[in-house]
Amino acid sequence: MTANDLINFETEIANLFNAAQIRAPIHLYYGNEAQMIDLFRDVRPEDWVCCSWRSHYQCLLKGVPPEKVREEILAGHSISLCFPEYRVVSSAIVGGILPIAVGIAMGIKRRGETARVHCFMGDMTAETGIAHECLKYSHNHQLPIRFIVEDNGKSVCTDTREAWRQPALTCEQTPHPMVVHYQYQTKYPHAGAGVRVQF
Ligand SMILES: Cc1ncc(C[n+]2csc(CCOP(=O)(O)OP(=O)(O)O)c2C)c(N)n1
Ligand SMILES: [Mg+2]
Repeated sequence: MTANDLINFETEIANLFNAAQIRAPIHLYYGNEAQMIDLFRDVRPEDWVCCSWRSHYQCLLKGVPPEKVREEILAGHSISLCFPEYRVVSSAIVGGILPIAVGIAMGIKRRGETARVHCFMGDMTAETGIAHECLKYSHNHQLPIRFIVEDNGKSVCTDTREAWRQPALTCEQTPHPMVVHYQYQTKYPHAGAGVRVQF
């Protein structure tokens, strides 16, 4: 999967959505292709990838065939894509995937397996209480997990730093060895593809 493959996939989904071929919410990525490709250099087939409502890139980079991802999106499941056979799972509840990821990592450790968990979350999710608890638990139990904070500066339309009245996210102020943070600027709205409005 190249950066162009990823961008072209999202463009196709955006066009399908705007043409009313997808009658359920979609959340598109853009502008983070290089970072994602780089992050996935550390993701092995036996590893688990845990995502939120925005997960097309993770599914494609984990090796789910694009036709399968497209089929699930067309069926209305973009918001919570799960392909357990490829070890990718998602939750559309803010913070919902974090304890699931911690549980998977705990299971891996208890069984003495070598797999790791890569848990993606947005910048606002990273500021929630559950994120703090999950990081503390993972750190203290030395679980095979890393958390990736994908910082687009926004929680839907709200500026995350302004909302919390702090110039830097907690993960910027207090870097942690289990947390990776990257920033990106998307061209898409939080949900949808910018033309057709869905109620
Ligand atoms: C418990 C809960 N509350 C509210 C929502 C609605 N919601 C969906 S995404 C989102 C913003 C999350 O922002 P961030 O974590 O930065 O993720 P981004 O979409 O920017 O990647 C909100 C409030 C939700 N899905 N779940
Ligand atoms: Mg955000």
